[in-house]
Order: sequence, then structure tokens, then C-alpha cells
Amino acid sequence: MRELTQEEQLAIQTVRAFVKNELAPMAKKIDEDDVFPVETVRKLGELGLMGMFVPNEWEGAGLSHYLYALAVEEISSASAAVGTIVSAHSSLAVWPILRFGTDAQKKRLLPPMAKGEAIGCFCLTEPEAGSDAANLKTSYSKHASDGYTLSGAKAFITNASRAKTAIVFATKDRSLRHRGISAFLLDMETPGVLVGKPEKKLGIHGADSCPVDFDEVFLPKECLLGNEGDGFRIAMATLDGGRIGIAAQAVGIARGAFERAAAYARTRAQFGRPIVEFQAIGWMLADMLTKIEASRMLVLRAAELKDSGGRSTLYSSMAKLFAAETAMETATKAVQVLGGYGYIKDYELERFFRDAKITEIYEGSSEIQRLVLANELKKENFAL
Ligand code: COS
Repeated sequence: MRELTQEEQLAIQTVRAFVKNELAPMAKKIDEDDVFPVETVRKLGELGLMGMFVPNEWEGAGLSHYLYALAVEEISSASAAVGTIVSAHSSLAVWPILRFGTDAQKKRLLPPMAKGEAIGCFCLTEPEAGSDAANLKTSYSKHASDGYTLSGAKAFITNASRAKTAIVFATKDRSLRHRGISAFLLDMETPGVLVGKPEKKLGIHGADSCPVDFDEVFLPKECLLGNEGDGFRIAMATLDGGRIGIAAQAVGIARGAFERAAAYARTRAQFGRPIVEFQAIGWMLADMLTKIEASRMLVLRAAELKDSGGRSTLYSSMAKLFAAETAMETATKAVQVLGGYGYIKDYELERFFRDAKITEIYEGSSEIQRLVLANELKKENFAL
């Protein structure tokens, strides 16, 4: 972990003030309403939090991935749903444009995205292509007028109901598996794009996950992101960053749950003393604290690698795996510390418990992270 620069210190103070004064008081309502929090996201945009690592040149805040990870943790410690919205927008939609887009694409798309005026989404997952992402069916073909026609169905697309800009992955020939896949930049208002109703989910209420259908959608040739056939590698490189965002979100969820459990254990008295004095509770809290801190270190290590321009696959997957399992374990134990109070909505812990689960599932399940890690360490040049 490194020292923050003066600019980063100022930025994180801004995030903390926003979280404390505006987001935390709204978090319960966002969960209960289960509606995309338009106003909150608008404020995030005003504060530069929808374009944190976008350079000033493209009207972003020009900060590091390191600071971005800390900010997503802060946001998620109050509202995991808002953490999801920020992370999916920033890591999965803004970053691939920044990394693989042409100057013209960046100039056109990044400024409104960095200000939160245009929300982004990432259309990879399909009803029958989740973990096996290369098996996707959404297809494209060359159009007579030098563009592309896109058809197919995507599933569980975060932010889709409000998104303006989508990164869509489609294949020209399924027999080529991942080598047939290309990435496209799509305006969600294009004719033929149909966004379905947000799914009713266990947690992260307010962060919409929708089915999206493409019915012969025409895309001019300027919409291709990177080269034809590079789509799968673009998706995987993007997910290396996305997994840092979700790991940071998991640290935030774990921290939110831990803080509530620790505060309760210090004040709740049973058998004549605060329950934190009982080893069963004190040790539970000690384990939570240790794992949260270890998770944060992995997240920040991955973010540092991303800032250095290196491939962060190994650390991204370790961070996502460990932080997600820590979030689930911490939230489960935190509910246990509060007992009956942990199980009722007034105490908010049940929200953290519900929200934690998704971190073990999306942007590559824990099983997929283990698979990625096992694949990495099979490589001849593997080194920590
Ligand atoms: N960065 C850049 N390129 C990568 C990469 C990465 N992190 N990981 C893999 N690649 C490249 C490989 O180098 C290979 O390239 P070549 O064309 O040169 O051979 C190509 O991508 C295919 O890699 P691989 O053979 O490992 O692909 P698989 O089909 O076996 O899939 C997994 C690998 C399972 C890891 C991948 O499908 C995956 O991550 N699945 C989960 C998807 C996911 O997270 N979905 C959530 C969506 S958002 S909610």
C-alpha cells in the first residue's frame, strides 16, 4: 500500500464526505425502492466519480485506479448497489474505450461518460453464455453499406435500463469460438435495441440488471472497438479491471457489515457485560478485521499493477476471489453477532448479507477466479 498524493487525499475526502452526508442516509431507501437512483448518480457525475481514472483530456478526474478502488470501497460501504453502478460504468464501459478506442471514439464518447451524463453498460453475458463467455451466440455480419448488423440476446446487463453507451460482444462465426468475437460500441437508442424489465434480485436493489435484445441492429463501421476478432481478448482485459472494482466493492460491503457488528458488540450487554468481551464474539470480529485488511491489500496491489500498465490478471482474480468470500463470510457472521436484530430490516445488516452474495457470482464466479488463477500458474513464465 502506498501513500496517497495530495490530490488523491483531497479526492478521497470528497468521496467520504459524499458517502457520509448524502449516500449513507439514502442507502436504505435505494434498497427498498429498488429503482435506479438517478439523482445520486447525477451527483456522482458532478463530483467526478463517474470518470475517476479518465484523463483530464477527456474531461475525467485524471486519478489513478488505486484511488478508484478506494472510492468504490467507500461507496459500497454505504450502498453496494451504487458501488455496482459506478464499477460497471467505469471499469466495464469507460475503460475499454479508453484502452482500445480510437481518438475519434474517445472524443465522442468519453466526456459525457466521465461526467455521468451518459451511463455505460457491458453486454457480454447471454442466457446460455455466462462462465463460458466465448460460447456467446449474438451474431454480427458485414452490412452492404460497410457497417455491421447485430442480432441476439444478452442477459443480466447492469445499468442497461439507463445506459446510453454499450460495449457489445458478438460473433461472426461460432465455430471460431473466441477468435470469431468482435466488440462494438453501441448507442442504446439505436433502432432494434430492446431493453427488458430489470430482474428482481436478492440484493443490490437499484442497480438494474436487464435482458437486452438486438433485432437486426445496424452499426456503422466506426462502431467497431479494436480490430475484428479481438473482442474476446478485449472482454477479458476489461474484466481484469472490472474484477478489481468488484473486489473493492466486496471490501466495502465487508467493512460496512463489520463496522455495524463491532459497534453492536461493544454496546450490547448480555450476562452482565458487553458481548465483545466474550471470546466467541471477539474472535469472530478479529477474524473479520484481518480478512478485510488482507482483501484491501490484494485489491490495492491489483490496482497498482493496473496503474503501471501491466497485466493484473493474477492479482485481479486473487483480489476478487478473496474479497468476495470475505464479504460473504463477514456479512454472515455480522448477522450472527446481532442475532435476531441482524435478521430484521431496521438494522440494515440483512441488506449487507443479501448484497454480499453477488460479489461471489458476477464478473466471474469464485469458481472462475480459481480457474483463471490455476491457468495463470500453469504458464512457464509464472512468477509472483
Ligand atoms: N487479458 C487478455 N487476454 C486474455 C485474458 C486476459 N486477462 N485472458 C485470456 N485472454 C486471451 C488468451 O490469451 C487467449 O488468446 P489467444 O487468442 O491468443 O489464444 C484468449 O483470450 C482465450 O483465452 P482462454 O483460452 O483462456 O479462454 P476460455 O474460453 O478458456 O475462457 C475464462 C476463459 C473461463 C477465464 C473466461 O471465459 C471467463 O473469464 N469467463 C467468465 C466470464 C465473466 O466473467 N463473465 C461476467 C461478465 S460481466 S457480469
